[in-house]
Amino acid sequence: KRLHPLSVAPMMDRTDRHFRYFMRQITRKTLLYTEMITAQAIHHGDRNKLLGFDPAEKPLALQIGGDNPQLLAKCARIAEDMGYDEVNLNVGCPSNRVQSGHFGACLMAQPERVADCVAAMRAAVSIPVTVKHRIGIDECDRYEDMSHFVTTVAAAGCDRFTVHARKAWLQGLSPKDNRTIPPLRYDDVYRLKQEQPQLWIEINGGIKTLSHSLVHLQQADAVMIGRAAYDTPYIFAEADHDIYAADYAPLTRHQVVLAMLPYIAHWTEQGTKLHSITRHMLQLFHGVPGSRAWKRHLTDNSCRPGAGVDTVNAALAHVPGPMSKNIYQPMSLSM
Ligand code: FMN
Repeated sequence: KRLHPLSVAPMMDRTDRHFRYFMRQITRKTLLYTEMITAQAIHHGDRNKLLGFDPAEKPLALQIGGDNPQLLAKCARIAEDMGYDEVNLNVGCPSNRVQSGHFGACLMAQPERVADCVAAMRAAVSIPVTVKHRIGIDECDRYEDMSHFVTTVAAAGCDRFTVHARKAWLQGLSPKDNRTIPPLRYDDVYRLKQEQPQLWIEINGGIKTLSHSLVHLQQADAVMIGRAAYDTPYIFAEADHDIYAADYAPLTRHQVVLAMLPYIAHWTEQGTKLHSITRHMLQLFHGVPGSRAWKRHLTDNSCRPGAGVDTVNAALAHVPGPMSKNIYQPMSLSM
């Protein structure tokens, strides 16, 4: 069953609710992930602020960081109650902050611990519990090490894995370098799928286009795209048709902006800074005329007091196209 062959990766400081709502205007079907939220934060923090989302963002997966089975089970239940479609455990993040909390990529060295976490989460919810991990860490980076990790966690009932196809060096490389310096090893991910065909294997890392995604889909069940989703979001306009065989046309870039306006009006009227939303929209016109003027107008104006829908309309007027005039009509919204 090919439920979600394409997803947008969890990215801290990027895949917040505003970015996700924006992406949803471009693709209705692609699975979206939250940023990683720690189990401790969910336990102690303001849940609505941390976990709140608009139903339009669905299908939506919550990614959690943690290593305490009981706490993770509790968080999984909260996620299910709030309407998330999936809960994902982060076993891929190499940052020091995360290691000192003892979760993220360092958990790859403890497959039994991850299995306990997954078992507890699965017992608590009926939505899928999935794991995102690396192909290895430090010296523990042979194919057999990853295969052992996946087999152990799968025995606890997890049958969907997202594999970031590069290892992480936990000492000495920054998280950013850990996303570029270790080489990509797609063949290890393909081999995992071949050897464990009963598992749903999603491949991640360095995939920049839908045509590359289609190539990977010949050997993996799903593709997850991170940085390219943020830097070139409109590549997802063809996703519903090309990946999900949907028969409707995507919104044009201009229509995407117009679809965002009621949302922007709603949030800015509540006191949210325009920049919090439009910072995620800067790359919408990437590669087409007007992109630079669009970005400059938004960057220069979206932090000003009172910035809102008019600011976005003015930025859009810089982009050549059929609808560069101010045509937004306020409408009542129930959000
Ligand atoms: N991976 C996670 O599992 N959880 C995170 O919260 C997370 N935050 C990230 C933040 C940024 C800014 C970036 C660039 C990546 C982050 N990642 C995180 C890793 C991505 O999910 C993804 O695995 C990685 O970027 C490789 O995919 P890509 O080459 O398509 O970007």
